Amino acid sequence: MRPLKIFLASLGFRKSVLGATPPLGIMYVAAYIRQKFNVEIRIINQKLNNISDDEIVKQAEEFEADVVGLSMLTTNAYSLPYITRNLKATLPAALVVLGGPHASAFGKKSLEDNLADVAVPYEGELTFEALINAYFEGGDISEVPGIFRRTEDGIVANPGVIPLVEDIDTLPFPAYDLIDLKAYWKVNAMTPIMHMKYAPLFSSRGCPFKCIYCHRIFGDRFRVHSAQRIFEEMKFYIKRYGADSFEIYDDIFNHDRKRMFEVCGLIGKLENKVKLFFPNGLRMDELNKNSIDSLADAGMRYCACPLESGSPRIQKFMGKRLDIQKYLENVEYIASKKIFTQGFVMMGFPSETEEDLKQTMDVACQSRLHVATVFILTPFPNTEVYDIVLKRHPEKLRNICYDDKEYLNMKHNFSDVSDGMLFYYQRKANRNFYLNANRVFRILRDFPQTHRLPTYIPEFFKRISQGIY
Ligand code: B12
Ligand code: SF4
Repeated sequence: MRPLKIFLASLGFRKSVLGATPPLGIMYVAAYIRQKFNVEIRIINQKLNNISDDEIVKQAEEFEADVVGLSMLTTNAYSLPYITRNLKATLPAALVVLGGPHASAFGKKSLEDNLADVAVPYEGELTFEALINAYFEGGDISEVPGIFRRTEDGIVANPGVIPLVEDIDTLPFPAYDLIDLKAYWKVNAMTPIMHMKYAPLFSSRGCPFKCIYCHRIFGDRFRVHSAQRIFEEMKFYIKRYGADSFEIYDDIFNHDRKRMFEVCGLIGKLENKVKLFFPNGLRMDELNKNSIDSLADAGMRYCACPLESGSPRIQKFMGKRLDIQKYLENVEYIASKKIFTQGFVMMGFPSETEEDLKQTMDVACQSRLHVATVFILTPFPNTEVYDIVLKRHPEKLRNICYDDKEYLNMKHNFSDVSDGMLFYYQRKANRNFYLNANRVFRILRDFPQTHRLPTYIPEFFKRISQGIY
């Protein structure tokens, strides 16, 4: 019998300094599904070569897909109406499924402006399996828990919750054979570094913290790949592709400190040294000097250090509850090892006052961070902060356009200060932060690709003029 043909595409264009990273979500789903069914799978990442929407549809048609799975961030969902309309025209019998962060954030609404058949929110492996079973193996799609689907009577939410994989070590390695890993080495990774021989890792799922701006795609329970599994995965990429670097995208890689020490210890056993990059951040107040030493010895070169707010009151309000003193101490210690540190800062929370903004600016500027990005809060549906804003300023949410945006360029204001003041502090924080001779010296000394720094000059001017134009 002909295998079932599954076409998986990650959508969105690469426009700014942001890179293109291997589409781990659909690679995990593909690797899992091909263990369960007789399938042929093709994976496309639009960001890699910025191929057109028409090209995506054409490739799905040429492949004669029975199922088209589309994965996207909310910022990349704008092409869904066009792509799904054309898919339905060229492949009328194919099942079109949405998944990934956008389906998780928008849920039922993710099906509203397009012609996809089903949306799978949150973790995808088990639900995609259940969906294929139901649709192609004689089951009942209305019994697949937690999905949204289009029916003749409108969009329906199936009862039940999306099942999570209990032991994530049972999942196979992401389907690397279905992408051209080395093609990603020619563009920026998530870390703004090019020509890095890297493989991405996502070694834990779920998060026990309760930040009000986060829609935890992988649920509340922290589940990890064992240190041994991570080590095996690393060895595989080193041997098979010649990788010498790893980008770790975990939300809180260091939450399980014992595992973190084990991983670092195993890395020490590798024949050749590797470099580690944490562009999605480590939880700074869960580190100490020992753990930082261990990460540094294992090869950490770049580390994002999420601060979000320097105001203890806003820390409490946003549910992150970061210990700011520990944050500053640990950033200082990491930076003293010449490991490049990038701060993430957020301004514009509901109830945020001038005093809070000032505290945030002061903490960022007094820190030893090399660089910092000051974002304006952008509420996503399915988060607590979205519901808060919906109560306080419903009119402001009506105007939000997520299309093709970066948080950095958002111009909304959900705080208690005027627009002028919010953007003034965003600008001022950038200026005070960067117009510092010592910081500039450390950037030049520690950035892993100094020769590429001039390419960031336009970005710098954009930041220090934020909100003026
Ligand atoms: C790598 C990464 C990037 C990469 C590219 C990601 C991509 N796919 O295009 C880059 C650096 C470009 C990037 C940019 C941004 N990112 Co980003 N990024 C990540 C990060 C750190 C890791 C993604 C990853 O590999 N996850 C691991 C895989 C296994 O998870 P997954 O993709 O979600 O897949 C699972 C499920 O979602 C589902 N699934 C996924 N696809 C499909 C498809 C089908 C058919 C099915 C059934 C299931 C399914 O199954 C998978 C396995 O269980 C995540 C954080 C996170 N925890 O995921 C943020 C995250 C995806 N980013 C986010 C954001 C907000 C951004 C920015 C807007 C930030 C900014 N700078 O302003 C920009 C986007 C700018 C733009 N205009 O494009 C948000 C997305 C929120 C949303 N609703 O879209 C996340 C979730 C972070 C967060 N917690 O808020 N990002
Ligand atoms: S720590 Fe990160 S993943 Fe966890 S709730 Fe907060 S933002 Fe979300």
